[in-house]
Amino acid sequence: MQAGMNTRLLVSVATYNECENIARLIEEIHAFAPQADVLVVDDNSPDGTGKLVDELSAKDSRIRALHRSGKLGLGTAIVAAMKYAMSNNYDLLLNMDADFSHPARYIPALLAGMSRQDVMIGSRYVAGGGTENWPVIREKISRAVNGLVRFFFRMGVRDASGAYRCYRVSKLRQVRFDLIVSRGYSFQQEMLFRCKLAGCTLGETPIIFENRRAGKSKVNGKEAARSMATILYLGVRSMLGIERRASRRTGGVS
Ligand SMILES: Nc1nc2c(ncn2[C@@H]2O[C@H](COP(=O)(O)OP(=O)(O)OP(=O)(O)O)[C@@H](O)[C@H]2O)c(=O)[nH]1
Ligand SMILES: [Mg+2]
Repeated sequence: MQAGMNTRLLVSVATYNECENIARLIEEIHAFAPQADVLVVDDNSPDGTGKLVDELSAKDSRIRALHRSGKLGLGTAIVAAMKYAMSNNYDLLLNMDADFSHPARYIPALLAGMSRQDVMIGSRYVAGGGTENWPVIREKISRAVNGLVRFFFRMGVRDASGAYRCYRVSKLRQVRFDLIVSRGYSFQQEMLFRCKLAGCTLGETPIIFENRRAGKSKVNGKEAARSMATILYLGVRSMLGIERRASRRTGGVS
């Protein structure tokens, strides 16, 4: 399905302390996708991001806030947005970070790709993509992780670790959310893998990823190590066919 006039599009943005970014980001999203509803999943940000979104929401019916009681992690925030998209019958869910690392100008290319694919990835590592002002060490680690993911999971994509993606909501209904084990960064790779197991086709469109413009970085070394361990665990299970068999057993959206 192409993202035409009648396509119900939800753009989701998870936030934790993004009050310097969120209002301007929503404006940019609507500049490129005026028809989109925007769902902000906020984890009771101490800087008042959630309250600010409530104020914006009161003035614009396209803006919605999902408030959670405390910091529960980006992965579960994206799952909450996916469940919201499924229960509210959206056609497409497009997810992006709040800190302008995922420029809204790529939304049309992501949506255009949905005429051919079930999941479109905003990709740093295909021709035309890249990173700007990102510390060299972070790009090296990201490229190495993606090399490992290509080896283990054979999904045929170059960038499996970014969150800038568009999903076909009808296909998300086939995904085994109940089997997800990731709590941190490895959620992105695992989600893509579970989409693939659910029969989704995956595509990539180039993006230039920009380092966050404002607000504090929340990168956490301990979480990065734990995510690496999760990727290795799932990677071995994938190569042995264990995950494919598990995903065929009865179960479903939890
Ligand atoms: N709801 C929610 N959002 C989160 C949480 N952690 C991060 N986010 C949001 O998820 C997005 C990505 O997080 P970032 O902090 O930008 O992570 P990053 O890009 O790896 O690292 P930096 O940009 O250097 O901080 C941002 O929009 C954050 O506000 C969380 O626990 N809950
Ligand atoms: Mg960021």
